[in-house]
Amino acid sequence: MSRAYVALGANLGDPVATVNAALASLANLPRSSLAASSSLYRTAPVGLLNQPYFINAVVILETALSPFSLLDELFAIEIRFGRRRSIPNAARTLDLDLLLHGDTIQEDPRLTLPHPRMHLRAFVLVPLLEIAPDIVIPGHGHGRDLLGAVDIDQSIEQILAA
Ligand code: PH2
Ligand code: MG
Ligand code: MG
Repeated sequence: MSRAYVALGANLGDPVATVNAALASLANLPRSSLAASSSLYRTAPVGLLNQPYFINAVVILETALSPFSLLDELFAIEIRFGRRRSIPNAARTLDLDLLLHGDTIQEDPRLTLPHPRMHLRAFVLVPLLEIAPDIVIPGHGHGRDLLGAVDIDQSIEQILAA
């Protein structure tokens, strides 16, 4: 079994409902169990600025799936939620990004691990640190030390459970 970290993002349709439904789909993945899920966060778009705010979250999975098998499962969930791929960073109904898979380090056009931009993004680091305060990102060090270096204009607000 490996411990995998997955980031969720949505900014089209009803993104809170989408992320909550996606959490249920992740809990039902084969040969895997959902070990933890962060709060939901409302975050300003990073990259392409002229698009709606995102809802973001991060989960921990205990999984017997290989990195590529898990990636295929994540793509299948994205498609079920109506994802259409257009330009990079475009608005999306659901984005599921594999951040880390055990201690795997790999560079592949389909899947680079750790996720190559995770250490730069408050919308990943803040929910990740909520559920994994001692996380170490191979090649980048302790997650808690990385947050200080990300752009302070990445606005991010925790959505408190009702
Ligand atoms: N995802 C992106 C690009 N920009 N910004 C926010 N706030 N949240 C995201 O999930 C996000 C983004 C590419 O996947
Ligand atoms: Mg993404
Ligand atoms: Mg993605």
